[in-house]
Amino acid sequence: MKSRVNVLIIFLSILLSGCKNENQIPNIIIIYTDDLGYGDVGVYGAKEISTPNMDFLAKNGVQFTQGYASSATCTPSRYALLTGTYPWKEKKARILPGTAPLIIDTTQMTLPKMLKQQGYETAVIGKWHLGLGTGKVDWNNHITPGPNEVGFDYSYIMAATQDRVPTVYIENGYVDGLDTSDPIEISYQKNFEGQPTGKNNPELLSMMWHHGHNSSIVNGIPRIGFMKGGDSAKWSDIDMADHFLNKVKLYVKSKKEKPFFLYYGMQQPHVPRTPHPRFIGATSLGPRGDVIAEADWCIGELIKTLKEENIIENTLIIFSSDNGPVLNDGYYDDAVEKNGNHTPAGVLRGGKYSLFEAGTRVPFITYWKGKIMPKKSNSLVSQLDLFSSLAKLTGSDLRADDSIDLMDTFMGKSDEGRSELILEATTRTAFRSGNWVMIPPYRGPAVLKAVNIEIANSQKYQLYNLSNDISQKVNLAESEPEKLQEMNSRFTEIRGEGYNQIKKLELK
Ligand code: NG6
Ligand code: CA
Repeated sequence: MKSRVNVLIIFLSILLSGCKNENQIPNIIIIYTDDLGYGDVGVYGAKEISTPNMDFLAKNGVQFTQGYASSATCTPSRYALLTGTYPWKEKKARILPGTAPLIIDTTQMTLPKMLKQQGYETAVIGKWHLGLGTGKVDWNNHITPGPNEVGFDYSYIMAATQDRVPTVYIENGYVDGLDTSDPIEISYQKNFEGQPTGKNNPELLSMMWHHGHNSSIVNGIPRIGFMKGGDSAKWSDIDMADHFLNKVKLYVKSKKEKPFFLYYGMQQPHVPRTPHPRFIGATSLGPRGDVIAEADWCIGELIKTLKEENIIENTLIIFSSDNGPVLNDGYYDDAVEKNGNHTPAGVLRGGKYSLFEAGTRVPFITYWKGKIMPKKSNSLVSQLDLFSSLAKLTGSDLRADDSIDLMDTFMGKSDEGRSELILEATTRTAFRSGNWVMIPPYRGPAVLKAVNIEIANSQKYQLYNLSNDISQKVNLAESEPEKLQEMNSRFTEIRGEGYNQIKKLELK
């Protein structure tokens, strides 16, 4: 009898623990690459670069073919990801210098704050680029407000980009490894006396600048902005991937009690592209291809760690990119010369900075072992939607204004997608409705010369039907006046009058 009771108790407890797991909120990891294009990943068609780990996530998760970043540049996309708000609603959400103040209000609701309310521990490791402090930052003291004040319990970041000063890591508001007797000074206006620059001292460079990027030199690489001091804290570019990955591993390994949310902002394949020597030659494409291979390896290491820690089945991984691809973004690094047949944007038109599809349509994958059934999804989803979707997943009632709960779609259980989306590129906006995209007229060059990318400026309205013209080759604005009119009025309704500088143009 006694043994029967025991068996029953064991059975019941197994059942209960099973139920508990069922309802348990998962760890959430957002892996966010920097400038990775729609065509840079194997499952999205890349042939010259092999990305086995990104492909693994896609093949065993949901691979979105119509997943969008909220902007064609970094800061606005990251702002939208963390707030669930369209970046064109926040004027400060533009490419920021390393000295810019924090652009997220500390009273504003954010993704990590919402998840904290749901019992998560939260961390950001990697690229930040959302500003720090409130004005003039003293890099030698506590740098605040920053990620820790907008919802992250732990932060280990680079302030802006790999090509901008300060070229140091910042841990919870303090520069890592700083020797206070060699204080850091930063300026985006003028050089510090006696300091070499890319412009004046080409003999000191290991990487040549093409446009911009000719101020202070760190590790032989000329940067945007001027920096003096802080030598002991300066990062090693070739070790950056390993460095962030080690922080990620440590973080994941140290978390057991509470579920965690980790925002892993990888620096690749943004310039300067500095693969660790063991990845040099990993592809035939030079540094740009090699750092993508390196990023892919890092993702593999992260997956391995989750397996070793026995938490792979309780971790939702979301993989994406902050904007589309660019080859020459300011340095001579063979990205153009060695590109060969590779198409970083796949079949899409444009690239980083562009209002055409390649600016914002990016690799977008959700993976959760045992919970997400593999699927390729054509549903229209945006990174904006992660806020409300993850709120739904974790039982929060909060929703962000511009963010739609598409959790079932992210889980592969539904085909529901957005019916419309505002696209953004360098403060210009366009409108997607169903399979149609309308790009209003904008002044300025059609091609951004320095980077050789079509950014979609035109004196005329542009209208494309993506269902049979994914590469946006045929402008239907003239032949489909009703559609254009319909889209333009809806766009103006959402966006408000006066959104662009060319208001008076006729609709033809
Ligand atoms: C541009 C930089 C580019 C890159 C970009 C930001 C020049 C000439 N170009 O201003 O190299 O840093 O800003 O990229 O300085 S992003 O992915 O962070 O948005
Ligand atoms: Ca970027």
